[in-house]
Amino acid sequence: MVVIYGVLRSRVTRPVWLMRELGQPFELVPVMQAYRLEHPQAADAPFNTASPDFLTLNPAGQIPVMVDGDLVLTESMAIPFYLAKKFGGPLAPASAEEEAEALQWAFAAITGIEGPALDMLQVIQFKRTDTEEGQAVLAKAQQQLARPLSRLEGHLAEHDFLVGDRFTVADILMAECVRYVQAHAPAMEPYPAIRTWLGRCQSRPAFRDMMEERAAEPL
Ligand SMILES: N[C@@H](CCC(=O)N[C@@H](CS)C(=O)NCC(=O)O)C(=O)O
Repeated sequence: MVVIYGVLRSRVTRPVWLMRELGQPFELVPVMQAYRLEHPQAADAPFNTASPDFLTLNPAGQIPVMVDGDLVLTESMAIPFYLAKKFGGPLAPASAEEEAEALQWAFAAITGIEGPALDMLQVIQFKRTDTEEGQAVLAKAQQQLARPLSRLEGHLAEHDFLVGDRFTVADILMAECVRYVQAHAPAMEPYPAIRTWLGRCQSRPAFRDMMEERAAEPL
């Protein structure tokens, strides 16, 4: 059985959302980010990204990690592609062209959107919006996001989904990067088609159930 290591308050949502969509059984082994623990090396610390046993799985000390038989895979964008291909169905690219388009959107998400979107999320999460520095980070991130989000908006103004006129792994990977931007509503304002598409993705039962489980995890 596929085993995914990590907690849902992380990029682990990407493979977990996909597995829930596929209806495939899998095991989720909780691994907390070391930086969230005061004493990650303490004997009574929960299993975390600095635990020696975890570092043998991923020497980079990051979640998610997926294990399927002899295959140990890292990277939250690569794992869902593997799982979609392995378990098949309409979530997976159906041709070389669809695969290329799905990769195109995944790379656009991770190189153009994830970074500034996370900067934005952190300002909101750590309640720095009232500070001059927080406002500067928000403004810079919004500016960096303008080009990739406008490109996405243009596509979604004419299509319901990213690839093949159906919900696929590409929508999961992009939606999970754009979700960070939602924390700052003004940044989503110029993009009505993205907001509609995100609502479509996030109303899916697999996403909603996962987010309920995530909310029950310790902060
Ligand atoms: N490029 C990696 C980044 C993974 C990553 O940064 N994971 C974070 C959680 S979302 C983590 O494990 N941080 C733990 C740490 O840095 O100690 C991916 O997409 O999987």
